[in-house]
Amino acid sequence: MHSHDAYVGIGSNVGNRLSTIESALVQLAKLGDIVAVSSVYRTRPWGRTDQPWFANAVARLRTPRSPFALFRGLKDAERLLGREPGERWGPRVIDLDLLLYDDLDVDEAGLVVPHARMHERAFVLVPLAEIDARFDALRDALGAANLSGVELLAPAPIARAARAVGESETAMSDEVGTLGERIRSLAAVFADEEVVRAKIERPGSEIELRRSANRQRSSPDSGGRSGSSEPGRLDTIKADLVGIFHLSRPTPAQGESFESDRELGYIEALGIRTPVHSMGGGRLASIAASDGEPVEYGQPLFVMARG
Ligand code: PH2
Ligand code: MG
Ligand code: MG
Repeated sequence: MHSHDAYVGIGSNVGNRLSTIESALVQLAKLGDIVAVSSVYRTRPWGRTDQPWFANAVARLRTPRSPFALFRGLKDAERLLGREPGERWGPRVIDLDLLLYDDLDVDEAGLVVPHARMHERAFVLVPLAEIDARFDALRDALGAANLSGVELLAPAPIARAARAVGESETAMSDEVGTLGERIRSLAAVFADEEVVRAKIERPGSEIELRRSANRQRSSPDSGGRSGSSEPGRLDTIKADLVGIFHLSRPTPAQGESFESDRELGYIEALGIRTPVHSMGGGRLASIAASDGEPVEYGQPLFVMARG
């Protein structure tokens, strides 16, 4: 019987935060039915401020597990996703916190529910209130200063279920939302990730988007005009350190194509320039940061269209 209602806080500030959150949802789906997932938010680090911004979300689970069995399941999932022991409030690949479990109030053997200090934390209350209006008032009570450290990063994620050879795929079994919302979340996954097939399955309905395997061929109705090739897979090249971003000279231009890898820009930090490469050939679809702009870890800098 899936008779308990649990809310799980998901956080990550090391590595590819969005794809880690998607993988975390795949693990959560093994612990119960995911009945709601918030959007993903980019949040100012709380507790220790000298670390990258987090990506945070909240999922609601219907689970047959007891609180302790669920708690153990969350710890196991963290380990499986690469969590290593680290400092309190320090950087982490993944953090899965049991926020609420029915109306249980417990403080025992390392498990504290409701989660300690969740009432003060915008990175918990903003996503939580998004999926449960009972928390609207608590969120609003945080005030503008706290809320300003929380920005929308991505729509409710689709869990990445499998990556076959030569094909990446996302799937999620029971995401709530209207059809339009679900299609929008799928489309968002396509824009940001190296995904060729994304699918949402629910009882009685299935939506699947596929990127065509060979985008080099011009489509039959394009009349074979040269230069009319469709865009291929999009790769977002992100900052992997904090610093001042600059475009390299000669300045790369939006729309320009390269046959092979080239340096597009660099990030300067503490007097050291770290180049940012195109990561191979392709067309520079967009330049997402401006010359001289301070950039954060994980901030998109360029989007390359491949193929
Ligand atoms: N988690 C922490 C410490 N600080 N800050 C943000 N913004 N988001 C988190 O998930 C978070 C944090 C410890 O678990
Ligand atoms: Mg935590
Ligand atoms: Mg934790």
